[in-house]
Amino acid sequence: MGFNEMDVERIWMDGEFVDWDEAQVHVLTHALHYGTGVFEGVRCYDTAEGPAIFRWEEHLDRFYQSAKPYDMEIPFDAEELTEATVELVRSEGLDSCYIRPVAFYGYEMLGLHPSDCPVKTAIAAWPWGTYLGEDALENGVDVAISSWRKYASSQIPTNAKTTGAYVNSVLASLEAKGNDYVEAIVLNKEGNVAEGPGENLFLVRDGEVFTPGLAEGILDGITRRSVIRIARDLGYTVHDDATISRGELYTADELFFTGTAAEVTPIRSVDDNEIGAGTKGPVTDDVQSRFFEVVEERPEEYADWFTPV
Ligand code: PPE
Repeated sequence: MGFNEMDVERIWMDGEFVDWDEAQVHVLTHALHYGTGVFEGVRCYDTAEGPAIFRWEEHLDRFYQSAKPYDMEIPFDAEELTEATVELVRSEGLDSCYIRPVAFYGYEMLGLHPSDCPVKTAIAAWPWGTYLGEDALENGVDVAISSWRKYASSQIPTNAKTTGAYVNSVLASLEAKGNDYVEAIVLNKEGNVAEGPGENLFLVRDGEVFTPGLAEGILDGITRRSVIRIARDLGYTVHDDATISRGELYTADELFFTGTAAEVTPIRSVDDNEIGAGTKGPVTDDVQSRFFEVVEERPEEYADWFTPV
């Protein structure tokens, strides 16, 4: 489904709501040439008590943090961006949707140093269903190890969600899909498991849960944090600082991806090797069910994860 079929009328841009088709930039925008933008991906869920944005504060926090290494001052504070987002989701009549805040160096002068460029800020929202295909959540996805490595944090900060850095993810995704896999797994510079192009990765072995630590060059995913908490609350031992070798993927009992777009998606094979029984494993099922229960029902113990619209 393309944007033009999605029936959303406006985008918030630099302090005002503009028509979807008018939300445009100049071709000499700094970020278009050098990738100097930062962004977020957030979901709003249609919960039992009405639409609510999932972990909005954490996403906003990461948004501002991402801007820091680029000396980018986002010219709106948290309250202004929250108000704009809530107003956007509400006025467009969206119940569950995906929200994409982006800030970037705009149009003034080219040349690497962005000093004279204005910082532009926009927030768009649209309905976005299952990220990795219709039956991915139920039956899992077939993935392949990418021949592209994840960039190291000494090259580009991996804890910042920088637009330009996503060419790494795009290459991995093109390769995987070109070879008829649904998604890639990207190894880091050392050859250990980092993450998916747009997802964090979890492994289950002997009933315990493992996920690569932040030093492995991953994005500090907010769904990752949520799933760590949920799994622990369910009673699982979670190792959130793991180093996972490529070989361990093939022999894992279960593997799954987490991400705002991907939610909790089982992985059923890696490089054509079946993982576990080649279906959604029991721990994945348990964590995934609880995740969807939490975002649908907003239970008391997770109340602070939601910003009502
Ligand atoms: N790693 C990467 C590289 C990544 O892009 C994402 C999110 C994650 C991990 C998971 O982070 P979090 O969403 O905070 O749990 N990827 C976003 C972009 C997807 C896209 O195709 O665009 C997302 O899921 O919104």
